[in-house]
Order: sequence, then C-alpha cells, then structure tokens
Amino acid sequence: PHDVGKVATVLSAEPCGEEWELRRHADGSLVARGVTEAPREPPDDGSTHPFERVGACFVDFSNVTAAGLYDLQTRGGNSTGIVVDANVYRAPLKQALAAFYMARCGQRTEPLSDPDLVTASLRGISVRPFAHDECHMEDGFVDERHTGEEGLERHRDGTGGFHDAGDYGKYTVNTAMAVGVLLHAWQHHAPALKCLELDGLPRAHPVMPYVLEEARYGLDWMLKMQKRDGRVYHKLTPSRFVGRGTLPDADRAKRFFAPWGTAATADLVAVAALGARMYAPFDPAYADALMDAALRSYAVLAAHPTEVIPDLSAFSTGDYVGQFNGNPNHDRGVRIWALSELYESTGNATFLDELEAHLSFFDTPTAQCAGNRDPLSMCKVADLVEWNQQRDMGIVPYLLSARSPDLRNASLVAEVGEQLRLVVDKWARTASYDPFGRHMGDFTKFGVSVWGINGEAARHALLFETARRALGVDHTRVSAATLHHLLGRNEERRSWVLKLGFNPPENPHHRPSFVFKDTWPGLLVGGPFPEWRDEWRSFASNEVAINWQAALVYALSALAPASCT
Ligand code: 9MR
Ligand code: ZN
Repeated sequence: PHDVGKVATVLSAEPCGEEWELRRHADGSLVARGVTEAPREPPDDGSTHPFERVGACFVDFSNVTAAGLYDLQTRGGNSTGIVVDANVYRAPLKQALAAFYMARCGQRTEPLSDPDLVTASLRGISVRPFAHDECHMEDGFVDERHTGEEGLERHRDGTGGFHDAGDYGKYTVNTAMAVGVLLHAWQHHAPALKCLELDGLPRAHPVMPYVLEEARYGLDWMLKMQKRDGRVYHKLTPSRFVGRGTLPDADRAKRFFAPWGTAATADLVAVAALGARMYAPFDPAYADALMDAALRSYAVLAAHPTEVIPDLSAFSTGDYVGQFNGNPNHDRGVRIWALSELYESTGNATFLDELEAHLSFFDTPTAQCAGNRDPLSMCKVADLVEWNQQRDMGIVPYLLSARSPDLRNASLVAEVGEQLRLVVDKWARTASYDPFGRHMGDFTKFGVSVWGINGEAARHALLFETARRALGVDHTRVSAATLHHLLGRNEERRSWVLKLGFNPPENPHHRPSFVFKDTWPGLLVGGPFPEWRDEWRSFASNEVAINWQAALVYALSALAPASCT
C-alpha cells in the first residue's frame, strides 16, 4: 500500500507554531511532539480558491508508525483514540462492501458476524441485523403504459440486483456505474481485495474473490434487463416511491420494466465487456456469456447511432436519463466507455476506430482543459465521473490499455493523457493550499452543484490512479486526504459514512435505517447539494446510493493493504 503520511488539521484561531503532543492512549506516555505548521498561502493572483481561509494548522506525525491508539493534544483542543495501524483501511473497506450485500434484492440476506464489522468500526454500538428476507420476488411486469410494449401485461424475470439507494428501485444505468467501479477496484487494487472475505456471508461462487461475487450479483441482474435482441430496459421500479416505513421484504408495490434506451444498452455493453475480462480467470463460461451479451447489445448501438431516450412518463421514480440532467453528450460518453471496454477485451480495431472517432468529437484545445467541472465540457477528459458523465469511465481503460499489439492512435493517447495530467495537477494544486489537503477544497461552502458530490470526490481516486499508472504522476496523498474528508477530517467535523469516522450522520435517507431507528454501517451519503442536513427528508444530500458506495469501495481499496497477509 501507499504511505500517505499522517497529518491532522487543528482548527484554531491562534497562529500556527503552537506545540502539539502525541501520547499513548493507554498510559499517557509521550510518543511524539512538535509544532503546528501553517497551510500554504494561496498566491494572491486574483484567482479564487474553493475554500475559505479558516484558522487551521497541520500536525504532521507521519513518523509515528507503531500500531496503537493515541491521543493528540494541542492548545486548541484534544483528539482522542487516533488509530495507527497498517491495516486501518481494511475494516472500513469490508464495511463499505458489506453495504452491497445488504442492498441485494431477490434473496434473503444474513446478519453478518464478521468481527471487523462489529468490533473495529462499531465500537460497541448495538448492531441491528438489517438483514432481510427475500424481497421483490414478483419483479417485474411489462406493460404498455410503463414499458411501451403492446399486448397484454406479462411477467418477466427481473429478480436480483441491488436496491438503488434509499429506495428499492433497480436502475440499469446506476447499477452499471456501481458494478463498473467495483470491477475497476478489482482490476487496479487486487492485492487489497484478493482475500477479502466477510465472515458469515454465504458464497455462491467461492472460486472468485468476494468483490467479484458481489459485482456479479449486479451484473447477473443486468443480463436479465437485456432483451433477446440486445436492447436493454432502462429500469425496474414501481410507478412511484413506496412509503418510508416499508422494509424490502414487506414491499408489495407492483414493479414495472421501463422502456429500453441506448444509454442502458451501452452501459450493459461496457460492464459486460469489462466483466468478460475480469471473470475469465475464474469462470470462463461466464466470461463467454458476458461477451456474447456485450456483442448482442453492441449490435443494437450500431443500428441506433443517435440516442434513444426511454419514455419514463408513467413513473415518478428516479429517471437516470442524462439529457434530462443537462448533458447532451451522455449517450456519447457511455458509448465511449462501452467501446473502450470492447476494444480492451477483444483487441478488435473496429471498436477502437469508433472509440477514437467519438473521442475526437470532444475538441476543446488541450490548453483549456484543466478541469472546469462543466457538465457541458467539450474536453476529452471531463473531470467529472458520474452516471450522466461516463466518458471518463472509458478514458481509464483507454489510457491503461494493455493490448498487444497496441493499435491506439499515439497522438490521441498523448492528448488524452495530457488532459488528464492537467486535471489531476490542478487538483493537487488546490490540495496544496487547502487546510485539509483535499483536491476539491471545501465543497460544503462553495456548493459544487453535483448531486452525490461525495461519490464524485471518491470516484476521482480512479482518475488519480489512472494518472499514476499511465503518466507516472503520483497524487495518492491528495486522493487519501479527500477520503479522510469523507470520514470526518473537514470543517464540519463530521463523517459522511454511517457509523464510521467521526460523528457520522444519524438520519440518512435510507428506509431500513429509518424503520430501525439506527443506521447500517459503512454507507456513504451523497453530500452537500448544495448544502447538507442530517435529516431523512434531505434526500438530495443525505441519501445512500450504490454508485457512490462503489466509489467509496474504490477509494478505500486504493489504500488498503494486501488482504492475504
Ligand atoms: O444521483 C441522482 C442524481 O444525479 C439525479 O439528479 C437525481 C434526480 O433524478 O437522482 C439521483 O438518483 C436517485 C435516483 O433517481 C433514485 N434513487 C435514489 C438516487 C439517489 O438519490
Ligand atoms: Zn428487493
């Protein structure tokens, strides 16, 4: 794993340079001392920075390496129970992954007995089981009003998959984002995930690492969303959200398939083609089935070069339609992802040519592409990786391609790489002035308008890692600081991950947590949009969702130690 140092931020009105002491928690013995350091002053060049100059100083205790519990004391205040441990990210990683198990639809889930889940993270808080009986076994129905398919209403098997978020709907586009990021986590950080298992979890596919079994649960469901001709249904949900008092196994609302669309279809191509590579060593027959599915849906995309947007007017559940969210290039972005995975899995030049043609559509000169967070960005690297902005999901395999022979256009590879470098270097510059070292600064005060900003922040770990591997630019410490922000190192002094970190949310928009009046550990909430409230009704900022959960898994696995040691 990477050494990301150990730096605390002390909020204080006093000038920096004060003494600090680190003591062993058990007996108060002194372990290290020093003086607090001031964050760098941003240059006074008229540019704005995404943070306020809060009174903040750094305590750098990176030299302390002996595992244990410590207390940090400064004049401004004390912080007790700081954990130093080479394995410090392992329990949170398990916890973050276990969230997917608990979100499984269509099967009974068991209460987990893994000691990492109940001791390290919960620290004695009562654990409610949160497990559920099999749910939504009637999924789902195809009819004219919801699905747009003529004829009598009929049943079609759509059981399985993950409950999306605080609601129990199942959405192809968002499932693809979650599964895709989990598979990228496996691809990039296998040592951390290789032997990671959850005690008490029944395994259906013990030949593969647990993370692959979990991702497969979502992928298998996506295959059920594919029609025989390769078109893919957009979602499977009730007409409207069910009441907040409903547990999964008590939900009797009738659920319908929504019409097919090109985005859902391209999403299936992307994750099935990626899955074909990832599962081949463990289950070749499954990998073949995935590739067949990917190619069948690719043929549909080829026959529909312009976006087909599903008519969702019979539903008031989530839409996950990029264009409604203001991004006219969503369909092109997800096609880029699909083609990139197809090329990487097959080596076929047709996919690559098409991919490179799409990439060339984004034609803003590279010098202007230092990461502007504009959803309409015409840069090749968008700097935003979202369910409605997926081209960076395709940039990752494109830049990291290991195909031989390498058929990529070398100058295009260089241009895309240069744009990624500009983005991550800009982030690192912001981080170097930020009192918490974060690449986006304080997005609680400067309201970056992205729903699910916490997931966005965590997902950038994917771009940092891609830059590290493809360009040799290592900003892992910056990426780590952003993860620490999610766990409570921020000006709110609050974690955004349930039951983890410091002072986490108590009232997430998550039906089981609402019913049990307790929270299931390890779930990331969306974050300020534009502000954050720890209230059930604040669904725009305090809801859990699988796409940002997968991003948390990715960011943690990037730092977790090898799991087999
Ligand atoms: O994360 C989604 C966000 O980008 C959209 O703007 C918003 C409105 O359509 O929906 C969010 O996703 C929600 C989905 O529609 C339904 N399940 C809960 C999701 C997380 O809030
Ligand atoms: Zn269910």
